[in-house]
Amino acid sequence: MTYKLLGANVSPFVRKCRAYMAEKGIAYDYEQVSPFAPPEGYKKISPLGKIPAFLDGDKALADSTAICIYLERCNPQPALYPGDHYQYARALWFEEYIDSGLIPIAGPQVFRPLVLAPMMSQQPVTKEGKAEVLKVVETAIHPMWEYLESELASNQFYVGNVLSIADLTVASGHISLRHAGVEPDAKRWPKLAAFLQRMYARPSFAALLAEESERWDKRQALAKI
Ligand SMILES: N[C@@H](CCC(=O)N[C@@H](CS)C(=O)NCC(=O)O)C(=O)O
Repeated sequence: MTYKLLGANVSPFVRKCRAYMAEKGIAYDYEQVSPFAPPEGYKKISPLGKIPAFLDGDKALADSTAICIYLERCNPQPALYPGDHYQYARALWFEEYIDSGLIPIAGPQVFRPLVLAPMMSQQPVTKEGKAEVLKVVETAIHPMWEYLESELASNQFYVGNVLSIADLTVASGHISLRHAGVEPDAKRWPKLAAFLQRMYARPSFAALLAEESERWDKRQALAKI
């Protein structure tokens, strides 16, 4: 039975699942679903109506973390959730930090005004609009970059210095900012900036970026700040 992921590639949560499955070498079918125009019966699979959702035969799941943890139990190798109890919890913490901390700001307050809104209206972002977003980036995103910079310390990866779901989540969330032309300055956050470049160069993310860039980079041009 083939796994099926339902979602849209603009979603950082969908991207996390896809990067995770690519790193694990898990094959899956992918059905494009917009949470704003879902197919009939979608709430049976995703009761909150959000993306991603997932099917393993008649077994339905929603929520990117639940999906990845299920897949990890079914496909333990290569491990992307640490075996050590504390490191496992730390990996979950980084998922939470990005999924509930960074993305709720990066999505509606950066990606939407700089990328989605100009795309829908076919109008460039106004000077005032850009200034508002810049303020959000400075006051809300920069402190998160400080934290992510310090947590990386001298390591290549966030937990146990091996690739884990924590790294995939941090990179997935940042791609939404990247589409909006918002990226950590390598002079100010050198470790985070280098980490993101390393992650984007991995075949898992390179493939996703190639797929997404075709669609989103054009819109970024409208938004560039
Ligand atoms: N905790 C969920 C969050 C999923 C989520 O918020 N997805 C967004 C798209 S990026 C969505 O479906 N939004 C539509 C809505 O909230 O109605 C996960 O990790 O999968």
